[in-house]
Amino acid sequence: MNTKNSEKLYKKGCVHLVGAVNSPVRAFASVGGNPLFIDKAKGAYIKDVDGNKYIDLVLSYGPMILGHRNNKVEKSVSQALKKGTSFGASTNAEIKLAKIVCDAFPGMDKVRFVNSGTEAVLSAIRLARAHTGKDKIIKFSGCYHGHMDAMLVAAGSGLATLSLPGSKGVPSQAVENTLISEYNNLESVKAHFEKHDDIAAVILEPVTGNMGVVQPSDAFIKGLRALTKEKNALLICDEVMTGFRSQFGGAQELIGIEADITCLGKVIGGGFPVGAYGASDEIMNNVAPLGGMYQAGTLSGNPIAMAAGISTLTALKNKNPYKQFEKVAEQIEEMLLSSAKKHGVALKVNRFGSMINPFFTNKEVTNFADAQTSDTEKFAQFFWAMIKNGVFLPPSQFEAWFLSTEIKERELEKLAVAIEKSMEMVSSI
Ligand code: HOZ
Repeated sequence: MNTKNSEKLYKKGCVHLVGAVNSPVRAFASVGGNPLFIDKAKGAYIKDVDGNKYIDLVLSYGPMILGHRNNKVEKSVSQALKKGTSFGASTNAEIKLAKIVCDAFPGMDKVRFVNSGTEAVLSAIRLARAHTGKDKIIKFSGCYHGHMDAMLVAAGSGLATLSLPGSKGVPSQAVENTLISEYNNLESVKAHFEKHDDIAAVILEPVTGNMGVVQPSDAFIKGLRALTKEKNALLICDEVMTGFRSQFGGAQELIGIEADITCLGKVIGGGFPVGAYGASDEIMNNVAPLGGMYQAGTLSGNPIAMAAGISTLTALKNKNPYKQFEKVAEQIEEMLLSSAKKHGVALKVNRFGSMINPFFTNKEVTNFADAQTSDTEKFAQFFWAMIKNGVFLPPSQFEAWFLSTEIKERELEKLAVAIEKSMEMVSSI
């Protein structure tokens, strides 16, 4: 496989960019080798600067649910571009996207658009504190909620990929109000509530993607909802990955709970930088200019990003691809498991809607500790074998694979071949 141009760009990129990347997981640090540089993408496929073409299961870590350069999204973006790219004033597009988002989540009356998932979460946490007058936040190990100081403890995603317990540069005061519980372990949450009476909120990925895909048990998630209500703490669902991806109404719709505050991102921007947090009128009226909780952004509600979001969500509403995603994910699970069995590779596969990933372990994966039993060296071998066989995966055991509506019969056939060859390679090591 020729990667000469990527290698050249990597060397060049290292001069003025940190590790030649703008987000650490892109550096391929946990799978070895140098990152691939991308030239372009269309539909289900992405092409690197050496002309190698891959089925894309990274999809920009989730946003590109309709595949790359969807015609309708392209058209609405180019129409918006002709009107101007940023105004620092309100537009009708923001109102339209806000209505689509609020209609999808029962109990969400208002939404505030920001520029990333990180911003959505940091604002949601400030809002929970403003609304309850309390300070502490419970988060779960292995859940990742962006790179704000208070959430960079026991986090999944890039930190897990690089085996970092937290981040340097985060003052201890910034995390002293962050309490850690274990995912799928309600008792570990109850223990905090027994000890502290100033817990403002519990935040979680209702289905995780940042320690790989892990689903909550019914007892855990329903228990968490009841417990937070009983203790007058807010439940924040970080649906940056799952919102409009698992189901139009997010993971909450599928698992049957309603958060007090929902954080969104990725899909709602249709490939542009958009995040959002939303809640009932009662909670959102704390936010300036209606209330005293301050949060602002020059490019928030950017008209181009709003146009991409509106056309992406409208297409999803019309297509309703969620049952089809389920079928495709089931087929991929079957490919992985049967191939692993054939080659004697220990493997568990977790999936939820259009998110799926294998763990190279014998253990059922229900929390971060289970996820960490996965053999990351095997994952690295598998990753490179898949690349050589034309499939672009997240370069980390702890990131979910994402599906787009462009994965059709032809792509499934190619995936079956790539998985079989890659698993055979892993077994021979
Ligand atoms: N939340 C994204 C996936 N875990 C981040 C992607 C990245 O780290 O670049």
